Amino acid sequence: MINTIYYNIKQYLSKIFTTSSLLLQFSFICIGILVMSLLSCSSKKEVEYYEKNVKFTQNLDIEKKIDMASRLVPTPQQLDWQRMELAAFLHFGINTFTDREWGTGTEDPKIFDPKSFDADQCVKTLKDNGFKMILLTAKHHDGFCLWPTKTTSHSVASAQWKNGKGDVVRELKDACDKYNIRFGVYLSPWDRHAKCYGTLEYNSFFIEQLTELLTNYGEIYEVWFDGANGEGPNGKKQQYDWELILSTIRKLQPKAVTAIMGDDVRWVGNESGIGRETEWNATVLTPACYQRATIQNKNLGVKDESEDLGSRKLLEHATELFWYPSEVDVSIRPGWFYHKEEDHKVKSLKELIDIYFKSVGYSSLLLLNIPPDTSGLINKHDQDRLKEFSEYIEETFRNNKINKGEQQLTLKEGSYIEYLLKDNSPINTILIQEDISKGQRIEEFFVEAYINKKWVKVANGTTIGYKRLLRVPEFTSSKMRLTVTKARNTVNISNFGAFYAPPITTEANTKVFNEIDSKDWQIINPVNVSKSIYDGQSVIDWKSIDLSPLVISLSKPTEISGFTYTPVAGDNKSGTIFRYNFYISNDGIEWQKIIGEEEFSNIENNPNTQYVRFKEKYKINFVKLEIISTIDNKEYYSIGKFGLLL
Ligand code: FUL
Repeated sequence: MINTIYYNIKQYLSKIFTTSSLLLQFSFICIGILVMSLLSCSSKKEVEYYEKNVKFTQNLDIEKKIDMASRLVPTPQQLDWQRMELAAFLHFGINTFTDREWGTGTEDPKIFDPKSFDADQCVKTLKDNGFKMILLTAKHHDGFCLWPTKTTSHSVASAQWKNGKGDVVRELKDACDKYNIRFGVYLSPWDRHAKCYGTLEYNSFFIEQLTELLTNYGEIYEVWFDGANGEGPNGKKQQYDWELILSTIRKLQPKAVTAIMGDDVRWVGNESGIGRETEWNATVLTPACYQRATIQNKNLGVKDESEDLGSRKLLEHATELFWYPSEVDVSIRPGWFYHKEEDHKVKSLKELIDIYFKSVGYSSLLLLNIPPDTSGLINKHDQDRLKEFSEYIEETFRNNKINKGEQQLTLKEGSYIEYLLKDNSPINTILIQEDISKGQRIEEFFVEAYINKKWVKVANGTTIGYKRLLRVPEFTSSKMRLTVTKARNTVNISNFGAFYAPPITTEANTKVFNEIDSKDWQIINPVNVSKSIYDGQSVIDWKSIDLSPLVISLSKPTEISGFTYTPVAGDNKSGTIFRYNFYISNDGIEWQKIIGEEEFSNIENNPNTQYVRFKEKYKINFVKLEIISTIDNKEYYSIGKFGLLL
């Protein structure tokens, strides 16, 4: 190309000067060299990007770091993953049949019997409602495998279902292929069944399970490893071999993204469906699967849950950055697995839409859990809600009122882009997207609308990233503009939109936590218990002074079928009860233990109301909750709400 240009210039000049003296020849060559060097200089100026990871040399100044951070980009897989926006989690397994959240690993595999399991129904329902991927819990912490693995008999091969001839992974994968939707697997490293858990042998056992899943089922799009690392049957914890695990995935499914304990996708840090308003996909958080993670994250004082993972302040001390986008995993129900009890506690449309705005709208992927029920279908309650949800999203975002909102535009810090609107209809939702294939750059922005012949600020914010959705008070206008007030480099806008989201009339589900009038019962131990924990008052934050049990006396013999426990509201969950015993009594002297050594599984990550149903109803005068341990092993416990169920 450069040669062609030089040749053309020479041709052109020789047309002007017909004499070809030596001097002239010489000057042509000089001009040619000049043009060539100018061209090669400008090609050197081409932007250099760093894919997935960038390391800083020592003593690099902050401006240089910021510039490099702005040129950190996702891998093609990470970019494709982010563009899905919506994926479905399927928690399905032995817990579906025991009504638990964490199985013990001692379950009889025979009980797995989803008589009407219909992979087509599950996949089609999700596909029809806008989900782009299905992620199945191929093995949860109980160790029960949903495919006929050679590694253990604790699998569908020993189940009642299809006389042990079934394979949930195969059926779901086939249905995903049929409906053209991606498929991923959750494989719990923590295994409460495997005898070898806690020994070196377990690492090979785990690799074998992973290998089966990654070789026998065609393309696997995402591999999800939970961070939970509890004790196995022998009371020991496992040292996982992450290097081997990740290299196995790279070898067998090089296109798969690895999530949570993987290094492509980061856990958002909670299970309630809330992303960060300021969300940096280019983060200082070192993925936990790397050996250097512990020390680096400790030095920077960051963890999955940290509010700030990418500010300039953090970059000052960071030694490297990762493109590590966040995935918001949350269940459509209070629990991850199906529980009949929760059929009427499916999140309301309002709750789901809030989650959507705080996940997809905060530049994250929403991984919404919809657990198949005991018959093996997406339950009618969830189906109905999903339909409402997808119709609402479709209706809201169908019509972008901005004229040519989808064009690619660049913008410098301190400048703005003006957009014309197609009509004068009301707006209450704004959408902004950066072209993240060129990095994430906006740090602060505001949006104005031309209202009554004046520019009025209607929204402002910090980061944009892949997508930012903003809910604003309703207005009408003929033009709007986006101003970037702070940026890490020239900004690349790929989309700007203005929409109208219809009001949602249904309210959030009110959760019943107590079915016996609080006038009819009284807490007699500890003596200082706040009444608000059982009469539904909103001031909820009671903490005991020691581990002495919670004892309740009823004013008359009452038939009860269970109890509820809700951790305290707010961020400080210290003292949340984890393991407990539960007793009943007629006189408060002689006690019968009806639940022994039980746990509120996963309460630390998912601090929802726990509903505990007894195997039978008991007519009693007293109940007692004995605390064995709390999530943080404290000598006190805390209660947000406590209730009795009829
Ligand atoms: C957690 C697990 O312990 C839960 O049971 C659930 O699978 C959730 C998605 O991850 O950490």
